[in-house]
Amino acid sequence: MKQRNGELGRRALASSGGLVAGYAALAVAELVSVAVRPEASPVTAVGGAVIDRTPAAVKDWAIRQFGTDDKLVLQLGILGVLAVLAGVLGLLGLRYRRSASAGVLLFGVAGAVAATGRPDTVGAVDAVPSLVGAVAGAGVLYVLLARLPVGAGGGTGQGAGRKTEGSEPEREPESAEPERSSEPERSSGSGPGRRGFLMAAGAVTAVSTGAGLWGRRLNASASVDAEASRAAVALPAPDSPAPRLPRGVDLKLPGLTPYRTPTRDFYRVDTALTVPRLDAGRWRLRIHGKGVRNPLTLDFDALLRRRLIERDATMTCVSNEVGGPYVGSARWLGVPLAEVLREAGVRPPSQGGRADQLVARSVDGMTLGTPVETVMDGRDAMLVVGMNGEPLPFEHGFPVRMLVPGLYGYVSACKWLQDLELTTFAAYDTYWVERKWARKAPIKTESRIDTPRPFASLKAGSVTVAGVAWAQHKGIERVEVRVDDGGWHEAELAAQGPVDTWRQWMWRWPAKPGTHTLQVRATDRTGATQTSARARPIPDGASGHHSVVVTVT
Ligand SMILES: Nc1nc2c(c(=O)[nH]1)N[C@H]1C(S)=C(S)[C@@H](COP(=O)(O)O)O[C@H]1N2
Ligand SMILES: [Mo]
Repeated sequence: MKQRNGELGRRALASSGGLVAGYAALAVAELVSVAVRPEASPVTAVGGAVIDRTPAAVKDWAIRQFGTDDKLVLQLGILGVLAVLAGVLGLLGLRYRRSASAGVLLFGVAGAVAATGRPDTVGAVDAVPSLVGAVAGAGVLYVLLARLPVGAGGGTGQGAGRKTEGSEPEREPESAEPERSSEPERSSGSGPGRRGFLMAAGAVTAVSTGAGLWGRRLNASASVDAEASRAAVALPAPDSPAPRLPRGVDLKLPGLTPYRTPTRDFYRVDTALTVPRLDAGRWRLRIHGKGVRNPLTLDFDALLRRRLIERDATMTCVSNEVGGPYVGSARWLGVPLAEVLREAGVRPPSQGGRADQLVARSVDGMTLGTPVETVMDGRDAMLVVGMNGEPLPFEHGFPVRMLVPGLYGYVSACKWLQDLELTTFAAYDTYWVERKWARKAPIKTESRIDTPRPFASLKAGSVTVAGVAWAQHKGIERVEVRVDDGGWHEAELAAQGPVDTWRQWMWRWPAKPGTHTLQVRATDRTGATQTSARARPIPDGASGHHSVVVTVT
């Protein structure tokens, strides 16, 4: 029984040795990533690689399940898997010390492959943090395993019995022999062997924590420059201010989405595990490619010196389910993109231009493709520098992002923009297009019920049903509501603000007791009524009527 316990204790120690080794590897990698770049640290790199390879449907599901926490969940998941594997390696090390240590190196190789395979990789140096971390982890595991107290060598327990039958090809005599001859107390896992192991493991953990925290600090201080540069931005007044909003664009009803989304409530959708924090002073935008007679490189000050416009516009994510939250409206400040393109000598295809696709590239390797024709058709496509009166928040693309009213974000709204290339749709597929999303994706006319909430219990009588409807760059003409597949009732519309923004609506429902389904549909100013045909977000946006079930008593 004692020997049984001893064997269990050894296993627990060995697997904790694996954990400590894994922890040391990640900590060292974090520190080394300071010298390379934070994105090359293994968990970030592997997470990014997972995101790149996740089928759109799963990604969609993850966004739905976890919302903006999807990335935290992913990182915790990776850490969980690593912890299990590290523990298993430690156990394996009971018998095969060298192989277990070599196994740690394999993880390093996996991390290196992930880091150098990401779209934003800067090359082979991205492999360095993972590899150095793995070497450190392998060394730690090897040394710790050597300090394991010897198990019930020669004992009668089942595990121990097997062990003495000589299946320990890599067992080092130095580590095994002296301890094997030691007193039986050690095999119970409480003797000096155990203490020595725990002390070594504790020391490694302490040093790793120090290294990891130091690395974090240094990585964080790089972002201090970025914060300082953002704090120093003084946005000029727009040359063309936002048109005055008509009275009554916001009905200000309880439960109804406000006309302008406060920045802190604005949805965020991107693939960035660490939000890029750029220094505006070092930012450059290159404009080049097919049919660009005059390639340009602009810095941030050059951008601010240009003609600035301020516009209200509603952005929507193609991943938004019917009734979903990934839609928001803000007041954007920026440079008209068509003017910049014209200065670069670009002509739209309708005027003989050779490029029909404008590919925007971000610093994190994301690519988004927008029709050149749309960017230059007179709408307020912008290189955005300000959001709701402030420099862009880092999460929303500081220092510069793109915005093209009327198109879903993934084909227009590149954050952390650094490069604009004129090309063709035939020649180049962007990130999401490679993942089966549509090449072209104008926003579908949609409407949403904000209040009452699903499954609300209401009192019979007059109930205010209200929500928003959007058909960016077209405008909303009509919104209708119906109850339980009855006839459509015309809702009252808030004033239509600029045509690139959504429009609020409300309807007073004489509610009778029972369980009821409310449905909404919108008609845009081209006369098109939103389809009742249900479609998932992939490939070009969800469709169908939003409905809400409520109980009236
Ligand atoms: N660099 C980069 N830009 C990006 C994305 C991204 O993943 N990376 N996502 C796009 C998508 S799908 C949408 S809907 C919008 C969302 O912008 P927001 O996060 O500011 O709301 O950003 C777009 N720009
Ligand atoms: Mo999106």
